[in-house]
Amino acid sequence: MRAPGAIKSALGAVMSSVGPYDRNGSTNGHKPYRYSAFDLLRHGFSQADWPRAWRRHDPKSSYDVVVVGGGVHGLATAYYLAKNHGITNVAVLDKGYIGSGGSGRNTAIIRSNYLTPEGIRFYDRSVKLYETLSADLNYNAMFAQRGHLTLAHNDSSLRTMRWRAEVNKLEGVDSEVIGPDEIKKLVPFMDTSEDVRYPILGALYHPPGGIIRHDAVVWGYARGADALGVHIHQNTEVTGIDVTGGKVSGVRTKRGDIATPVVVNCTAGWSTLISDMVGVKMPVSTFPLQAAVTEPVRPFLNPVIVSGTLHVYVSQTDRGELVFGASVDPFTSYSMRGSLEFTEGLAGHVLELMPSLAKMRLLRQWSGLCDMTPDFSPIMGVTPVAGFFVDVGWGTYGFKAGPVSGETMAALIATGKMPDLIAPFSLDRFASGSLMGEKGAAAVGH
Ligand code: PYC
Repeated sequence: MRAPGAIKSALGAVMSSVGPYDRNGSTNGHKPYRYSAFDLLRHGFSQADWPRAWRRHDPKSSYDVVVVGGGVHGLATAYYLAKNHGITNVAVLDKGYIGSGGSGRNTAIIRSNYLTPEGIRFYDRSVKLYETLSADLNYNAMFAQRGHLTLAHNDSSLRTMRWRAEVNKLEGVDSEVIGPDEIKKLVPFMDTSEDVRYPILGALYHPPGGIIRHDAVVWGYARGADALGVHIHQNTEVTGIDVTGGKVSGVRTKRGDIATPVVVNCTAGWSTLISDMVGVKMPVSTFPLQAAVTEPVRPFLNPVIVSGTLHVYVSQTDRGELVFGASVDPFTSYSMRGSLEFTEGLAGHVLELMPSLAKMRLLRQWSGLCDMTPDFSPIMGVTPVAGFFVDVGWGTYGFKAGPVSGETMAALIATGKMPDLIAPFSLDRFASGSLMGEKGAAAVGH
């Protein structure tokens, strides 16, 4: 459809005043691109292409900071370096496309109902950042705080839920244990009867939890970082990291060498391989985690449901699909393929909880790589190699921590001071024995 001439030229005038980038992605300056509701209308009426959300560049010969990994952690780190600390000579490198790893493969669950006070404080800050993220980035990430229920099917699970609820409350996080009648009100389709194989005795209810559109989080951070001057280099695999006199001095990539005093390892799946490049060993083993999605149906499931005993979690997207996940596969691997064994197990477990889903059709399944640490907490901060920072070991809980990880890693790199929120997750805890056991609050039992 074409707009009549007068309207079209008025729209054109507005248009020329907005975007800093031309259709090839080159920049006229670093003015942040601010979309308005009017942009949609304007683009609908005009024949112009949408401007690129981030630019393409040739890698420069040097940067102040090089972030390896273009997922939510890497992009958020770059964004907060630029936004909070004015450090803009930053490159984010990804060997594929941004969000092609865990950030685009997770099940988009956000929550802070962890077990340890340190974990709860950390993830609570992430929930707070997620709450304002759409406004901060001017990019609709569709955070839906629909509540999060972790079901208990036996006495020991119920005890853990009570424990988590109490620690959550002490940390000011909204969580409580509720019984089957209240669960039924929140999820009428759930089979809460007593004469089933896995009766539901109660649940940890966490109202601030919910889901978000994970690709929008990646793209929003990428656009925000780019607008502040960060260079995002996709298809730029790191092949080596140079260390001179115990300090990072550069990165080798398939697109050339880059001099830099700071490298931040924000990868998942490849975190051990990148750290090996500077001789730093990570206590991490990599496992695939599978997930699946159904055809869309009318909205019927509001909260996120997790069952540790049945090794399954499910949520319904705003588009109506049901998204399912499980625990990690029981063997280490770098495979990102789905398996029939997973689908069969998943279907059986889901039907224990919601028999009425029997006729739904699965559309796709996939898997992502989870870097598990011995205590189910991440590894963040400095390493024995000066200038080599890590934000890794994210197991099955990395996506929800993206904003707070970016914020705190940026603060550490910019100021040289360890933020209190991440001090408990340092690499040296494995030498000192100060582990941060979060297994009881990981998504499902592992
Ligand atoms: O920790 O909430 C979680 C989670 C969901 C899916 C994988 N991990």
